[in-house]
Amino acid sequence: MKKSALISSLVAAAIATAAVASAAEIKTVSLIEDPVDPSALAVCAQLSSAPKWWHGKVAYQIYPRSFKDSNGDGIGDLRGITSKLDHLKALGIDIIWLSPIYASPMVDNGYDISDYRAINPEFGTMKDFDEMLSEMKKRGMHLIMDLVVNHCSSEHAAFKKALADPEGPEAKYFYFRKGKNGLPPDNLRSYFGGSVWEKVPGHENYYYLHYFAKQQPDLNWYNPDLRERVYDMVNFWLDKGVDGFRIDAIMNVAKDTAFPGLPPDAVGDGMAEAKVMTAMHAAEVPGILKEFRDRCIKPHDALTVGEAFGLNDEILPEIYGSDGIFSSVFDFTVREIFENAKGYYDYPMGSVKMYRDANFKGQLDAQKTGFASPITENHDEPRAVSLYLPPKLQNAQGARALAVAFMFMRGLPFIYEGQEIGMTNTDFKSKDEFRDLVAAEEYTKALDHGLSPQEALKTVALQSRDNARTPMLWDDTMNAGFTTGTPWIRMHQDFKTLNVKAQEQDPTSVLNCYRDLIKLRKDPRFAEIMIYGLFIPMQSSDDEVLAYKRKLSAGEITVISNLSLHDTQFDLKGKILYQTGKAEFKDGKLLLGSGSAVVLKP
Ligand code: TEU
Ligand code: CA
Repeated sequence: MKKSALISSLVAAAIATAAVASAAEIKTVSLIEDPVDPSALAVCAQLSSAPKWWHGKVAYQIYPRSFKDSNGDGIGDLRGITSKLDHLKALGIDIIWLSPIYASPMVDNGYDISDYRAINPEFGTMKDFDEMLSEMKKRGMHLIMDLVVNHCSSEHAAFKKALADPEGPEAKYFYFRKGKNGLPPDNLRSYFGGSVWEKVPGHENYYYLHYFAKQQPDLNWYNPDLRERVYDMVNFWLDKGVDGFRIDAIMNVAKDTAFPGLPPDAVGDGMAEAKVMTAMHAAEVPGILKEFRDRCIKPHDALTVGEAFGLNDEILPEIYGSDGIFSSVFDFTVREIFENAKGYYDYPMGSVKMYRDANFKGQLDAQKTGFASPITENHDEPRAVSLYLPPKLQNAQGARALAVAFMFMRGLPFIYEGQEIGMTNTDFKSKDEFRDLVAAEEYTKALDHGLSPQEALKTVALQSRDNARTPMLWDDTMNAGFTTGTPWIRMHQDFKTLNVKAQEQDPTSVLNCYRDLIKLRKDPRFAEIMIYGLFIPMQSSDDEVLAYKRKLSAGEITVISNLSLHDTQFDLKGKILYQTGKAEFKDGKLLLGSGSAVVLKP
């Protein structure tokens, strides 16, 4: 063989090997549609025959402390929110859920309320509130408030009176009990650690009950006077024009008021989790809340979204079926995997498969019941991009592919502040940078478990609720345009590049992806399918491919998100309605790159 011929054959071989290599990188993935459960068909038909104003809408959660500061004190406030409503309007948001803004000592950032009819001065005044509400209405948006009535604050006037006289009338709004042989009435462990019972100062044989922090005494829903006060307060806000409520920790209102306690669990402190007791009494909650629904919610045609953990299949219809106690509940299927652990140090690693399988299960349960609310983030969780995606996709590309997977699920989707720009976890550098009371508790737990200070910091940084609570990133100026003062919690490390302003100018940004997806979700050609269509999982031969159909007699759409690190191909046909990343039909096959996603129609 001549030298030149040899070289050219070597070159040809090299090219051939390269071609084989790149072809080998494309993984063929099969997708098989699940069969349809007939009971889901009945629920879909029932819902579409009784449309509600929140069907077909998209919701957004604001964490007021961290959204936008208008007066330079470093704390987000109501006027700040009002100044940013156009951002939400442009995103396509119809319903805003506002985390608590009521008067509060802020032990748990407002989930400890001392006056339910007053605005916390750090957020502004009632005038600011009325102005914000009217600006929302002007834009055709609805407001739902946070209703925190499993507990209030230990600074609430009624609780202060109760503390002073544990036998008096105010004490009956709460749970005051005598101890047993120098021990608390039972052995339940609070959600935030330690006993659910706290000694009453000056009346040492008495304790009061708190399922959360000791500054959050539980309210006694079995007392009719308490219920009347709650209804009055709820109607006060509804009469003002508020459109409904997200209802905090509500399953905890049902209790065995004999406080028998539970057999100790594996933690080894002789206690058992309060939430186990709550789950045991879940079936009683609809009975307790029926009057509230009939006297406050129904007459106002208001929307309620229950924060309901620990539900079993049998009670789902009573919780949010057609005559259920709530309009909707958040789908916490994936969250519950984490919280079934001893503490942050024991939490499993998040993964695409975990996210996918849990959401499929949640969606399937929901469509046999009613209209649930899918979420991927909220103020109690780390950022989804950091939690579920492989490290190489913890960026804008991964955020977009996750957005596609999320935005077409069935129900009322809630987007959490910052999710729409693909915020990731914040790079907390020391334990002093955390602000959440839970972070301190979990740090200690991790140390007690034998972790080194560095390891403890790492687990808390990965799981902390503070990841969701660092300020919204508006632009690349000082403190990302959140405040001209000193922010109450540290800023996210990437705000110079990761911010609303930069993303507005980039048509392929995460923000524009969310805008496009919401537009598509509301497109009149598909709206019917998006609202009432069945959710049909597609079983994938790859654990990091998330695919499903939404189907109705009127038509269907297919959603495929490749959250794996390899390129994929699928043996299927269709037309691309939306794509992010690399997606094309070639030789009758769909090619979908790593971190890419599509929405197809037949
Ligand atoms: O959370 C209720 C709840 O069950 C918590 O255990 C939640 O799982 C916790 O945040 C995990 O660390 C609600 C609110 O969403 C939360 O912000 C409040 O702290 C809590 O109620 C008490 O009001
Ligand atoms: Ca402020």
